[in-house]
Amino acid sequence: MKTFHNPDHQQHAGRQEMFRGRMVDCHEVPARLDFVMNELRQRSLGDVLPPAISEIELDAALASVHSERYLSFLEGAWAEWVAMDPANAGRDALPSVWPMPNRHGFRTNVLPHNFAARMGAFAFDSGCPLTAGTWAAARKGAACAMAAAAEVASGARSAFALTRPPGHHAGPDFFGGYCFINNAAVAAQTLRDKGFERVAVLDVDYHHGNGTQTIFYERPDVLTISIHGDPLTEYPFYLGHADERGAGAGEGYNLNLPLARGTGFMPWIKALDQALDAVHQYKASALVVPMGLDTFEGDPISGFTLKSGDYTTIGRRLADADLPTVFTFEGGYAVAEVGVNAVNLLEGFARAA
Ligand code: SP5
Ligand code: ZN
Repeated sequence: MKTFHNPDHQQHAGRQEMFRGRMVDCHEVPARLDFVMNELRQRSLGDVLPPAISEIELDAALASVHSERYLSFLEGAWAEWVAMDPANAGRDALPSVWPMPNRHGFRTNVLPHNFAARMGAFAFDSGCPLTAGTWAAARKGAACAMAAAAEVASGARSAFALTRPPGHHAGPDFFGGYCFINNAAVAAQTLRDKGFERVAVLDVDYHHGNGTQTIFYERPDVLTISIHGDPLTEYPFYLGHADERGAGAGEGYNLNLPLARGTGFMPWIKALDQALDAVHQYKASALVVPMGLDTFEGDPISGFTLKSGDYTTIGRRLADADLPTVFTFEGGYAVAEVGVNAVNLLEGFARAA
């Protein structure tokens, strides 16, 4: 299996995130990716390459899953942040005011000129710092997702987009949950554009893939499925319930499988089988797996109890779907173990007959 690795990922390195009234060190750190790289190399799963995607192709793909106004916000965000106050160059940008657009009276059709205020129109949490290199890193990450999709479209059984920041919480016009550009959505859309009629996204990160769900919610050509901690108690809290089934032409094409905090491997793999049944019934022609490893028992911010060996089983089980498959790297914050867990899953998939 080829890996497309983001050479610019370390340009995104947030310092602190807001958590319950205080600033805590960021969980989503560059070292996460380094551990996966080291493990991939040691176990020689396949070539590790930078993505070869033109800027024009990349812009088109970004525009197919994110709004123009969101992309131009992201592109200019750091310069605007520093323009507010030169001292901001030494601080990460976090939002502090939100429009709550569902409430009568709050408008998002007219955006404030004040950058710190405008940030709130595009963010859904205060735990996702935007830094000097965020745009460059996120953009190159989307190129990795495209390259992985192109690899599968040209006949490979699977490919891996190894990038950070992660992507599955980023929606059409919002960021949050350490995510800015939705790499899995870029991969799914690229597969669609390259002729796969029905693409399934099966999100195995601990957290609900709210961004991906929102991007494809009204579309029947991409089935979105997520297995995650129940939003009644788990982040992102405001989406991910079982009764969210899609809308309009997309009705019936979203499946959420929330599980209680504390869930172990047996019930988790039962949910995976249910998800794979849905992929099969849908007659998907390709699969995208947003691969979070934060279901691990040692994860510092999550609540399932999977063990390292379980990831090999998950990889094998995903291979049973017998579909061309793109993996994107999402969460997983037990930094020292994230490489072993990720490569266990990929190797379980790759070595399955
Ligand atoms: C991609 C992904 O996995 N995003 C997850 C974002 C979760 N953000 C909220 C986490 C807050 C946890 N803070 C725990 C601090 C414990 N000292
Ligand atoms: Zn997660």
